[in-house]
Amino acid sequence: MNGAWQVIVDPYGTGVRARFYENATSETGGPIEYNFERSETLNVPGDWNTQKERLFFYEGPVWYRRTFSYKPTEHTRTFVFFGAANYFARVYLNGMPLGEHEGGFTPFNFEATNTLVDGNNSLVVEVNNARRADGVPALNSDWWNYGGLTRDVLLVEVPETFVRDYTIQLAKGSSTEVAGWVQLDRSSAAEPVTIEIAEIGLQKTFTPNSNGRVEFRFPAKVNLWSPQNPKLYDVVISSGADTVRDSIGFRSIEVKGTQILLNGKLIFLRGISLHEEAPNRGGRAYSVEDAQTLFGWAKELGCNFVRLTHYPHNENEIRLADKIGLLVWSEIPVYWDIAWKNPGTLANAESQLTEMIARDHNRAAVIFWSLSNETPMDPERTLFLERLAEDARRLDPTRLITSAMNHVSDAGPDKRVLDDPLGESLDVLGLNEYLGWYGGRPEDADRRQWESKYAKPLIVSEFGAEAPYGKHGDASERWTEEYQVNVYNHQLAMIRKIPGFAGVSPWVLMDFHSPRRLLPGVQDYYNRKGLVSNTGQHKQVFYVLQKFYREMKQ
Ligand code: GCB
Repeated sequence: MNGAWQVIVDPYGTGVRARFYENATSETGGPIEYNFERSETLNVPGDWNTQKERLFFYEGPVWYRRTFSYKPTEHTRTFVFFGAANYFARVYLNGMPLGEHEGGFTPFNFEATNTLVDGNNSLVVEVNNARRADGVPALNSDWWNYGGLTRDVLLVEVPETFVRDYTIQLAKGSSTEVAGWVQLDRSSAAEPVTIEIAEIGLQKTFTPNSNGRVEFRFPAKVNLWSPQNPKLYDVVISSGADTVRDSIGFRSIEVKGTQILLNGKLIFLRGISLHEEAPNRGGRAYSVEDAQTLFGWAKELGCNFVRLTHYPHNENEIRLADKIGLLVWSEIPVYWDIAWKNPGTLANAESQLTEMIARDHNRAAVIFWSLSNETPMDPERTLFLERLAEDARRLDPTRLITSAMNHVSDAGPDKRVLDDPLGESLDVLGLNEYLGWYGGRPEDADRRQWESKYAKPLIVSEFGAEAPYGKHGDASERWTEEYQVNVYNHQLAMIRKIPGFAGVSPWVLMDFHSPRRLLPGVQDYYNRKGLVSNTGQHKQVFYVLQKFYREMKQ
């Protein structure tokens, strides 16, 4: 269903009352004041802000329509799948509501089997990116609120009984056994489930229980996945008429004291943070090519790790990370201050977390689920995030839980302690600090010492400074490439001395659009902390980090 969709921009939200989803025309009656046939089009996938100049700042509802012909096949079920719709979506098929979804960065789908007709069908989606005080994120963020059907939209046909979900990975604590489960969605008595990994001559058959579920654990001799050896196996899962193929890597990830162990061996995370912003053309990234460009720069830097901020990125990125060997930090948009006391906000954050984990729980690249970024100290917030930590562990007991925190206390003039009760619930601590940019001078880092209240691995998940590409000056002059280099030189010397230092993901790979960055001639609605500009020019600082990563290579 990708391609051109007809759209109606509806700033006052009249579409619900006027029943745009019915697709009426003036010929079918009444004073109809809309007409999809004669409307403009937007491309899907894609945000609307960068497709039409007049929609750059638009926040509100847009109605999308796509007509298509369909021929039902016997004994199949059909779903309409959305890779993502930012932020809130209501979906109608042939005038009937299929469902609604909140949260701008995770996939969802609705069954359409009984609503589809033989012949011409009309799918209408209202997408609304208005910010909400009770939303996740809430009203404030340092990234562009791109609206629209930003990822693929697909019509998916499956047999009546199909493989709904599965996990297959190394059993926890073992490198010689594989464990997991398969869940069937069934309309009749379930047939046996077969798992096949031809490359290692493995084929196993299991009988599902009365809920259509299979749980398994068996010996398997696999070549372990790592950034140096991103080995993926073709895995085939079948049951009855359904066959699912996936490419899966096997690796373990765990924490021992302040160390992170990948496949039982200490690993230092040479990372970079990035937004899901498209290089060159701007707007939301969604394609394989976008991912290749962004991760190409990460590889050029010498990274083995990417922090995908501040929301789940598209699946093309995660699959590419699996293929080329980049470890991934994946995050939900619990960002800055949100409505901690509101049960609906918690339910929404939980559903975004659940959808993120459900999509990517078979990707070896993903090692961290991040719950939040720079949230304020407040007991209600800590309870909220503790709840998310429990959810994440229940949904996926194999990966590590983290969060980017920025609450520090003073322990003397030059000593700071990462001091946040949330640290108790995490496996790995993320520290965001901007010494030399939002406070102090770059040189202050030479005396600064850090400690953490918790004896856990610590990742410096952000630091940075802004400079547009090509703006030069003295190392003490803010907004110049030289100043940015100066911040990195002092920061890198400082952070490598932090006890428990397990990795770093500076802010940020590429300049990105932000509605809060207004300095004319310098920012022009861009956060300029990128190592590369939005068109890929490498700033001097890129080579500073590259050199550091050569030194840190194990
Ligand atoms: C932060 C935020 C990030 C911002 C960055 C900045 O601490 O986590 O979203 O963009 O600082 O540039 O200020």
